[in-house]
Amino acid sequence: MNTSAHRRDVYQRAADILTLNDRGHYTVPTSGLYPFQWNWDSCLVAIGQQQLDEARAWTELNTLFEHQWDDGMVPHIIFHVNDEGYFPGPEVWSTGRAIQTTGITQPPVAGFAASRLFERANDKVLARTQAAALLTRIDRWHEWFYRCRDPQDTGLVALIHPWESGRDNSIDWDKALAAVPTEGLQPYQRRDLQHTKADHRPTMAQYDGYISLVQHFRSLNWDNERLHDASPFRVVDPGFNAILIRSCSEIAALAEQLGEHDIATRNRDRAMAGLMAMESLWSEQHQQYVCYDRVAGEHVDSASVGGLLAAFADIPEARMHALAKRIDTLSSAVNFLIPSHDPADERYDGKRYWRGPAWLIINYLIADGLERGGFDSLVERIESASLQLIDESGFAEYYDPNSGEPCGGSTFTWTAAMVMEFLQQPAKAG
Ligand code: 2M8
Repeated sequence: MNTSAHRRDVYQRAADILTLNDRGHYTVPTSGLYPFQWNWDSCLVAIGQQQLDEARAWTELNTLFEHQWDDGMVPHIIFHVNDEGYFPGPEVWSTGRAIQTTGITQPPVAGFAASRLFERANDKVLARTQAAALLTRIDRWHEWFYRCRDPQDTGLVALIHPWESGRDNSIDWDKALAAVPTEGLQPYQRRDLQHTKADHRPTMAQYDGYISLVQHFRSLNWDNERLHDASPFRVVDPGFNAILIRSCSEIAALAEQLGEHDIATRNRDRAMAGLMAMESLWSEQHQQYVCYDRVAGEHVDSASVGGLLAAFADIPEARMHALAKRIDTLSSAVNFLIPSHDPADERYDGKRYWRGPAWLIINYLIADGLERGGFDSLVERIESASLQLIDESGFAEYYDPNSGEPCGGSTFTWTAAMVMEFLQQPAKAG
């Protein structure tokens, strides 16, 4: 097959995965392992979906925001159907909603996604109506973040559960999660290991911590006015904050275009305060951003991809150069960019989920930031590593950055959506 025929074929296989996992008004990450709607999966998938069907892409975001809580939070999972194959299901969360959701959130890529859909829309009339309605809801979510997760007004929000980061078992959380009390943990049965290999997934001790936190928040009736201060886990993640900051900037620009000046001002202010505060997460030692543990009152000694994800926001030029240099250095340590943790760290594990493997969504978000900073050749290397992983190992959830081995779930929706973005059919594929 010649190059352009090959690219068309890969693109088509990616598009087929989006169709396969489409449940009509939302998309599952993959059937079996993740049978519901996940927050940031949906937003990133909508960007790929737009290439196939614009109206369907807006629906993906709308479905998510239909489940926004009254206080403004947008939950991390929406349990649209019953499925015994996932743990913890709705009965464990017990958030008391008609269509059940979890009681925590996930990385707020919605602002970025909505604005990307708007910019690229062919149907401008549809886009204006959809974006105008979503804008108010996204602004409420952003407001919720700073009110409930930054009560001291530092400019940065904290996560109260590792699942909120989306990088569930990252080395970033090891110390903070180990300090979460697990007495009184009710017995439970994991389901993830029925679908995938145990050495690709979090440990039992980590699950004990995850479930203990859920039980604790449930005992507080999921009252977001109390959860931050009452949580034994409060960590500020540079990657998560960069996503929120970028979404605030995107929403501000979108609001200006739609004549919503108050929303624009509020979100611009949030982004500015966030960018200034990000400086407090810079590590001279690691030459990248690191997490800050609010409970322990200390920075987390862990050079993870969370710190590199900061490139997604408009960080200072010198910081952007340093992050680009870090990624370049990492490229000598692995065969496929970008490892989710520095392989030089003894805690690195190339197959275990967020402790080393490469993820295409992370590659996409970092490449997007680097592209804005003008790092074209590095962007090209990240994109080509991503596509090579697909050629060698299919549309996996994540990949060992050295062997390229596919890990976790297969026929994975957001991996496929990112491939469609990298290829951008038909323009790039020719
Ligand atoms: C993974 O997380 C879920 C919990 O939310 C799980 O392991 O059960 C993470 O990779 C997360 O970032 C992702 O959104 C989710 C679905 O793809 O799976």
